[in-house]
Amino acid sequence: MLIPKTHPRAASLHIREKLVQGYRAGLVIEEGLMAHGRGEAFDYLIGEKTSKNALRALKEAAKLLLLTENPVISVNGNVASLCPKEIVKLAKVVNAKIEVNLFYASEKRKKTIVSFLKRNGAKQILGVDPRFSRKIPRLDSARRIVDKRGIFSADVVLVPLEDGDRTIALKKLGKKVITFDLNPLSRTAQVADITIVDNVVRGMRILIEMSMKLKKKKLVADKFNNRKNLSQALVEMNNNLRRIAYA
Ligand code: PTJ
Repeated sequence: MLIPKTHPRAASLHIREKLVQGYRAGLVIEEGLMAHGRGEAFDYLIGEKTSKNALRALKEAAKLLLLTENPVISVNGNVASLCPKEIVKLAKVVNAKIEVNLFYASEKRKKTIVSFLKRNGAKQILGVDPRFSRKIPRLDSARRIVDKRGIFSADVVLVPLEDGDRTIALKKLGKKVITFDLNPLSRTAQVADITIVDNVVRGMRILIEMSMKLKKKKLVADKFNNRKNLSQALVEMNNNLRRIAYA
């Protein structure tokens, strides 16, 4: 579909188009399109731009990824389809592993995602070799199957667009969890250690830039209060709504 450059919401429509292409290519499932629609609604509320609270979370996420020994980026269909090059680049900058992990799991879709990421520059992708499969205890969804060399042994896991059950299970396993979630009210957003309330498409690029800059510095992790930062996200949404309501 041709989206006119002058369309006021061209950026959002381009992102939507990417996801539809991902669906047609077998990377994304129908439910992924719905999840994206929910994200779009929240993106509207934050004004479709990266907010101050998101920048604070992004900086903290970059530091944590750089400071930890064994970071892993968990990739689902939506994320693979929306930012394949950024996943590969971020993994390189922060020295993280990449693991495919699906909620609506199928071997066929996993393989499609792996070859798509490889075409976008990824070398090794975990989560597809059954010899290394391990189960996350007390988790019933397909997301419980993880790679021994990846998420199972990670100290920090970046889980963009994640479901709440696994976030809780990962926390119980002692992992630090970073997420991208446009919905600050979601269970994942609420229980993660660092929640980046931003569109993963915008936020990933900033996370890469910040990680590249911070990599050259001596880092110390600050005390980051995710709850307080999430409150700020809600306040900023509320302010946006008030501004529009009373304009
Ligand atoms: O590929 P699979 O099988 O692993 O499935 C992936 C989805 C995303 C379908 C699955 O993980 C799922 O159902 O996720 P949820 O529980 O709907 O959660 C997705 C969250 O991501 C929601 O809170 C959305 O608001 C948010 N979201 C959607 N699109 C974006 C987003 N957050 C950031 N950037 C987006 N582009």
